[in-house]
Amino acid sequence: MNVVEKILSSHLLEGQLGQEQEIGIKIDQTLTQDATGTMAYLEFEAIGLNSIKTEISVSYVDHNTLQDGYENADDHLYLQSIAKKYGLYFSKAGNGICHQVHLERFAAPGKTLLGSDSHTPTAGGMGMLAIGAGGLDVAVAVAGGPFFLPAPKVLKINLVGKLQPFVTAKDIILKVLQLLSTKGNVGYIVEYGGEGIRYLSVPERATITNMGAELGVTSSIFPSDDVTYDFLKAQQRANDWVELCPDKNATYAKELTINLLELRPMVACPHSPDNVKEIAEIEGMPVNQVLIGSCTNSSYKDLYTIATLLKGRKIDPSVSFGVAPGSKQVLEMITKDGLMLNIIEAGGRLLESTCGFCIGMGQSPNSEAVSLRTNNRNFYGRSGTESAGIYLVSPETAVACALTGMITNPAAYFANEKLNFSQPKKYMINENLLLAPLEPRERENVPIFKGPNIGSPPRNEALPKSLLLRTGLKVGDKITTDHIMPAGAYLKYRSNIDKYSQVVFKNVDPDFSSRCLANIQEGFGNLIVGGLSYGQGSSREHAAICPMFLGVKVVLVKSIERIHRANLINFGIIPLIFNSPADYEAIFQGDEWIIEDIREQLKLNQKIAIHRRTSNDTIYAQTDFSTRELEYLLSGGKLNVLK
Ligand code: MIC
Ligand code: SF4
Repeated sequence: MNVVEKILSSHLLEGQLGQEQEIGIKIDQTLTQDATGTMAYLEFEAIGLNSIKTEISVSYVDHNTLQDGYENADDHLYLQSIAKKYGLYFSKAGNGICHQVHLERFAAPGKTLLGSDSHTPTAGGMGMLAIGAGGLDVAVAVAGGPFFLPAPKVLKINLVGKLQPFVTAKDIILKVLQLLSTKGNVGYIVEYGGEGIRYLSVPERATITNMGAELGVTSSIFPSDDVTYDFLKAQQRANDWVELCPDKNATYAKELTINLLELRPMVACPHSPDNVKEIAEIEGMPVNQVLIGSCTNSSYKDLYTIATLLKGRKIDPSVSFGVAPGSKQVLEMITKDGLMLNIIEAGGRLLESTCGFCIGMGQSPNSEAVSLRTNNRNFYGRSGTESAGIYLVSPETAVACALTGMITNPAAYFANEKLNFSQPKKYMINENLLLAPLEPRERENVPIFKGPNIGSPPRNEALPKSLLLRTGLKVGDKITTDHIMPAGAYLKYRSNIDKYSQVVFKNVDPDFSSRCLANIQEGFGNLIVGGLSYGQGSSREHAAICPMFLGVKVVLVKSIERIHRANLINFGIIPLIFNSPADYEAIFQGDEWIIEDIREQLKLNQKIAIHRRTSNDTIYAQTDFSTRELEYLLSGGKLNVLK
């Protein structure tokens, strides 16, 4: 067996591996963050248990930390009270970004983790099978229920050779994105192997598995070896280590080899993480902003590296330069080492240990800016400045560019520099912002705090016999969940669906929300038409809940991404795939449709006939729903079934 098969087979609750069918697996750990967590725990409460049923569940606060008004602070108090009441760990704002902290304190080889954040696979750097999902799926896992997924195919990426100086883990994953792109990888798990992996520390492996989310794969994972042991030991968690390597005769659905020696520093150009070039191709372009941080590149090694390179140097006056250490642990360590001083003396701005700029929470760049960042997503509008171009690079490249004020190859710029980083023997452990669960008897009288911003999770109605629809919007390929449901300044409405729904597709068509409501008034449900790879990116189930609130009943696309598809089904919106993609061309906003006997058509699991009233023709859509998914759709969503 390969590593993925080993973990799946030891966690299998339903279905069979190796078949093209759905499987259900046991989840050992869960994580949530505050932007998806409030909804997830409202859903957990709706299930009605008095305790979590996992080995470890952690509720992190790291996304909505700009308290502009009472909403976020209220949400955080709600989350803290939930953790106290039901037995979760609670990681307070300032303790760090969920994925970095989870890697440091909880991730364990051989275990499974489900997180309401698409970058949950970061923990795959530790040999853990870690998967991102919508909040409702995580709520069910917290309650001890299985997580369902199509039995994955495993793609092996062999890393051979050794990286050249100033070529990094980030450049490896950017190369993988260049090779595989962000589309067409649904249903795969990437397993890394080859002799090159022994030169990569756990945080470097985690940079690679983190950004695997951008490939659209279910997860990415490294074996658990001596490198894993050393990291766990330094985190004073040696007992969590188990060895986990593929058998000698393990097989894979596909294989790919990357020679690390041949890699050069890379960059993902606007507006997609797969728009990858070698840095040399855009060298010399002026740069306005450089930001280091996010769950991709904010480990102690990353910060040690940039701070060492900054010693005695000055940031170019034309650049705004900010650094957000990934966790309190990282921040404490660079403070103790004195490395922080290098950053500040060079002209760096110290940012909070949170997601911050990565999700457009502050640091929006100037108009038309060239902004270099070490995070994982550069989707249109995500930074908060629509006219800006976001370029994704390694911390080493980011520093070279911040020093020169233009795109610069770090390998050439730092050619005479030697970095002698080795893993610390002991990481600093200070858990005063990580609150441990209470004993069961202490939990009984804990009240749940709910501020006025927090509503109940809305529900859909059971699917009617027929659907009368109007095309509310037609969009193109690679529509991300950031297009559907903008985050940044609107994150504070994550618990207030009424309000948040007003900005659905805001950056694509500001009238979308009001048009949908008008269609409802006229007796129509709404249909969204899309191209390839619809719903890329985040796990935010709001990209399903808010459209549901606006009467969206069907999403008809050329292809769809895994987490978003699951979220739509969980909330009773039917994701349909064009039988003939050419039909896409002849659809226009405002077209009116009727799907007769939709319930019966779905049960037959054959092609769905969608009749267009406006031009009196019929197009067909494919379905591939499991029995479980069908039940959710017919009932108007998973919450109705759970109830
Ligand atoms: C993101 O990076 O897009 C987020 C914000 O972390 C999301 C979750 C969310 O929208 O709250 C994700 O990756 O799932
Ligand atoms: Fe936070 Fe950005 Fe990572 Fe999402 S990708 S978890 S917003 S740091």
